[in-house]
Amino acid sequence: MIKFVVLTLFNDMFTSFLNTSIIKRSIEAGKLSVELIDIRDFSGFKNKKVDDTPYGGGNGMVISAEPVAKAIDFALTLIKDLECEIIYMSPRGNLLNYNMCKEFSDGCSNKAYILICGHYEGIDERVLEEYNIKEVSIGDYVLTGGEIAAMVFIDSVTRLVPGIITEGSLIDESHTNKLLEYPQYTKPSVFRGRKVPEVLLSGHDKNITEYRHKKSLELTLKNRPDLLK
Ligand code: 6GU
Repeated sequence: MIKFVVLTLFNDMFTSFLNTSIIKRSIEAGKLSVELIDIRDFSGFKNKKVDDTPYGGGNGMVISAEPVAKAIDFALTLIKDLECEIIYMSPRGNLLNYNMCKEFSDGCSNKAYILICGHYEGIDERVLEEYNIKEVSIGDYVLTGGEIAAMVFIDSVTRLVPGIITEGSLIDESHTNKLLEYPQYTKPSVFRGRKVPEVLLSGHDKNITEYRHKKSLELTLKNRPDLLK
């Protein structure tokens, strides 16, 4: 069982994610747990306000330290004696890649992650210091909030947990062996005049493996030459 507790201002964004396909089935099978905590529940104000203007001036609003801290304290009570890492989804963070996903998924049977989703101009820096929070980014662009990034994190880490998806599906996929995945084909063998490469119909395993490796190399060279360095 891998466990995530998500701190967010927008719980609703997770509804279809958690109710679809592999993620839904993993939850139903007791292999994955995702709990959502609304940071506003820890506002302390009647109007549930959780943000304020930035010290030093500037645009936008900053989420206050106290409601986030209280939400973390509550999240920690849900995690009990599991090993826990607190992660703030932020464009400032370490860039998520396959190796990191693998590390996050390793030994997951006694691990939990608290994922904090910011919005607006971010959260008060002091709460990050107070809880020794790691920052993770999903790419060099800026999202309106951390929710989509948290879903990316949960999805990409969960699918590497043993027993979540068919082991074979993980072997040849993009990034596992530093190459992008080769092209896939299914029936019919001719689509609008385009034939499936002959070798894939040959049943000759060695030739198929060689062909796929060549295609992986070509694709990687074309789309992601940085991976070959
Ligand atoms: Cl993790 N959060 C936000 N708000 N923007 C991002 C991001 C995360 N990763 C890339 N851009």
